[in-house]
Amino acid sequence: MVHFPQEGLYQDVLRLVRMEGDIADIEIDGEIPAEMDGAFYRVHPDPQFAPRKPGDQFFNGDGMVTMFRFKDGRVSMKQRYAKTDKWKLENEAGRALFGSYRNPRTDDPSVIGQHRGTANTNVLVFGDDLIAMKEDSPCLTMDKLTLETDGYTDWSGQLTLRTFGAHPKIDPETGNLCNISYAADGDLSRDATYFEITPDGEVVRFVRFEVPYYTMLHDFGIAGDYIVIPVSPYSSDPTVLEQDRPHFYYDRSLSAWMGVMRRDGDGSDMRWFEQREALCSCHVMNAYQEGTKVHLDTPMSKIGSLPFFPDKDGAPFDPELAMTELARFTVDVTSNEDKVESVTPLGKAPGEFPRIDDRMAGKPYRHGWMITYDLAKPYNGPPGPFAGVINTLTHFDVVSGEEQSWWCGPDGSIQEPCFIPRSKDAPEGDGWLVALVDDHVRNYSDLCIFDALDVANGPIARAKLPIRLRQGLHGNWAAADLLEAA
Ligand code: V55
Ligand code: FE
Repeated sequence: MVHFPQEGLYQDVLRLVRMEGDIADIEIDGEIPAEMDGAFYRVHPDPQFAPRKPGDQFFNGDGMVTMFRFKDGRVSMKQRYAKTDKWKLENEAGRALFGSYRNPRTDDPSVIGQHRGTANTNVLVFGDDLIAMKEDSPCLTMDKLTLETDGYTDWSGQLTLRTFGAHPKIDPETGNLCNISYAADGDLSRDATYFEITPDGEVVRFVRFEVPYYTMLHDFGIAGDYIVIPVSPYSSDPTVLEQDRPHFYYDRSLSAWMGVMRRDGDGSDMRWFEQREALCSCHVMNAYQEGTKVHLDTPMSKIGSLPFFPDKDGAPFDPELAMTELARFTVDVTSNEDKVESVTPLGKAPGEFPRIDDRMAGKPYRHGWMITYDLAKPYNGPPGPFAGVINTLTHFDVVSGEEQSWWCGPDGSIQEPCFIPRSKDAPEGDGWLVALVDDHVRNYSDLCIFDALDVANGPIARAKLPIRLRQGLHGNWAAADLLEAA
């Protein structure tokens, strides 16, 4: 018998799906471009079992992976759980064994020491596999065609860390997967790492560094010769875990920091640039190097943007201060001052889930997309998990400053988009965008396809799912050649 607590986390927009399955040749409105050949993978949190106690976090749900395969103007869907060690142990037991988000003290004694990961944050085809990631655990590999789970990998013994970041970047020059990990030597630790893995699975770079304080090191950027890491004042301490409060709190007494380090160094050159006025940035749109300067583009808010992680001192969540707007952080690596040189607005529409044409990762670029909040528009549905209803898709030309948007209508919201290049060597931004649009009134989702540089025109096609998918996190496109068996 499955009884979830009567909580907002499982109602309405967040009603669980918990369904594995396949749909061939999904019904389509409009025309899917025949040149779209590949697969869009994405993941959402979807707990297999009711939590051990009420008050669980959205971020703690088991990863449910969806693959949309595009070919010959058709699209099919396959959905499977990421069968993590946690998922398997709980499936065997028929109930939840792991407790609160990022708090092993709340687990059943039978699972102490096991990886607690849910693989619910990001999915990406890399090398021969689909990798599914959660930042508190190693990297999970799945079959990229069947979505059957293989298990956690340590990259043939080369990466024995207990953690693997969920926002890796693929270096467009080398094809290497560039990634960070944090709390690498245990919960609440300041130890972090940077590493690069070749498409053949060889770890070619691995360095350690320390962050200014224990924090949620959720995303980072590659920027030419450098990596750049935004640190926002989300932190935690042992008392929080002892008292089983939400793992992260937002501490306004802490500064924000930007860490910059050479990619080819040994980690000892890591420099931290302070931003005194506390800010919050979870996701990176892109970063790049301009001589001795490093720029980082990110949606940023004045306080913590995640409503389910409380203010340390108990200040109530203020959705207005939590609104995220696109900004550019700049530092100069030759500066004698350990301060962020400038923080300048880069966009008008508030929003989150920034994306680019990933072939531009770490390079000067022009086109970015985010899902944004048009607060002036009506909304007929129930509230969602974030600071507001993300009802609009916006294209940002970060060179000209122009923006264009498409509103999804009053009945729903939009999930993170993903850019698909028209061909391998198409110019930056030339291609399509896919994004799930969830109708919370009628309770279904459409996978919408847009002309990436003309989103204001609305979807050129919709693949009409018979169900509504749950609010997801991140996903990526894999072109057909990446799907061929190795
Ligand atoms: C984030 C998401 C997570 C997580 C930690 O957006 C940070 C940030 C989906 O899980 O565990
Ligand atoms: Fe994320």
